[in-house]
Amino acid sequence: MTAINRRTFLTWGLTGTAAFLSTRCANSLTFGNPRTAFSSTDRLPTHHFSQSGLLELSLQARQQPVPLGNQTATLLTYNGQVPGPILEAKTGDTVRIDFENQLAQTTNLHFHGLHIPPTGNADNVFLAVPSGATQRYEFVVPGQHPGGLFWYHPHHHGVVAKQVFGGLAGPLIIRGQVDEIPEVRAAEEAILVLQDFDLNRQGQPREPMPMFRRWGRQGNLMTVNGELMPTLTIPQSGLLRVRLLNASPSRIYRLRLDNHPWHLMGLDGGTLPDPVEIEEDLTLAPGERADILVPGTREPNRYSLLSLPYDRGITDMMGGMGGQHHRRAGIDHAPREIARLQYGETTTVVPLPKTLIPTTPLPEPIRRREFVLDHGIDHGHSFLINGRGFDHHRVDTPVQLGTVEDWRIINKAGMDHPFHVHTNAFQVLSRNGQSFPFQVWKDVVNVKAYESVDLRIAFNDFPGKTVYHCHILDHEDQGMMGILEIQPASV
Ligand SMILES: [Cu+2]
Repeated sequence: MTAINRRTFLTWGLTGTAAFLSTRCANSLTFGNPRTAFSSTDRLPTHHFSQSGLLELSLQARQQPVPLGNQTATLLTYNGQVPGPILEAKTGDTVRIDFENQLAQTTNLHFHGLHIPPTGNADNVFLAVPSGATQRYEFVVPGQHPGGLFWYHPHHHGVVAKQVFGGLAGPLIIRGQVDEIPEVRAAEEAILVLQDFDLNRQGQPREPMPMFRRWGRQGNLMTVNGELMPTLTIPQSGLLRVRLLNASPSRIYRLRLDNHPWHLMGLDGGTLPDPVEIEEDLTLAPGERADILVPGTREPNRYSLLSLPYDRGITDMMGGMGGQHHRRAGIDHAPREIARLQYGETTTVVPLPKTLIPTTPLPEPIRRREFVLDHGIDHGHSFLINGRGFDHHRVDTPVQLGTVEDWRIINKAGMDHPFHVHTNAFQVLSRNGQSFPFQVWKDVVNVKAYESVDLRIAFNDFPGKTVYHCHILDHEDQGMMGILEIQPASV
């Protein structure tokens, strides 16, 4: 197996602290009945639950100094926290957020992965909230919405990468049918928000050189819940549900839990029909999530969550640029430990669930479309879909309400482009003609260099304009986004 580079291990190994986001812990803080042992720092973010069907809170975007890893960084925060507060609602609940922009620039909010209207003051990325302004966001989580981990982040075209790389991202949990499965209910829970940063000596995010903007900004400081190498505690003989979120603007993570079994129970907002053991490693592109079950069945040692090198098509291009550029951009050539798993007290045995939730296949499509992702020039944009850069005033893809379509996403470039669709999740059918191993709802699919991916998507509700785009956020800002308009059937 992989050996950890000694220097990397020492650099990162001495600074670990033991806080992590745990929904159970936040629960226990609320109810004074801790189920999980934690240590040290009070770095748990605030956790907002819905009450009597309403999740209501004030959310401020502001720049301020925050603890990050073993230093203080001046970041863009939600309510002074990086990552932002955990929001938690149940299916059927109303979510009402009074948002205030105290940043020096325009921003807004996007609720990544939620199946809610893209219009009005719901998940409307065309809303702009100028510096100093307020905006109420409000929507109802549909009663049949999948339970899962979603997230919120800025989506104001042109500054998305800068704002997310500045720290703006927060987890949003929807409790649904999956949370009623007895073994899942009995599991301890943790959320791991993966964010990378590139800070200057004053602890401020650096603006990348043009070449790094082109590749997608990436940093050498890899944090998990704003910490360097936090420790998760798994109950001996129990079950730990770990929900991973890649909230980095460009970095693609390839993760391995070293010498310890882990089982996939869901991807993005969807749940698998049954848990599947992850044999090698787990790749997460920006915006992707993974819902994992870790059984506490091993020797009670410490186990490492490793980030393995992954080439998203930029390493070769950087060949002539020298090691310091690789280091600054956090391009690793050896595994890095980013979190640890340790064993806690023995609890009642919680087995893995035998079955979870099957996903019904979508019916046959009424039409097929192609989306070609490539680099070029169109009105100053250099990242294009079907030869065009993003234009606010143009509808690229009109579709009919109540229909199903098959989309082929073709990457003609030598860099990965993770494709994300707002409002409606999709089912991935195949990659380069090979069928996708899971029947599951997803909202991001990584289309690797020169690959093509087929997906099936339905537009059953929520008419209006929404977007699809590359989730390397610098690519989105530089034009790799299109407008989808879901049109009511003509009368
Ligand atoms: Cu891209």
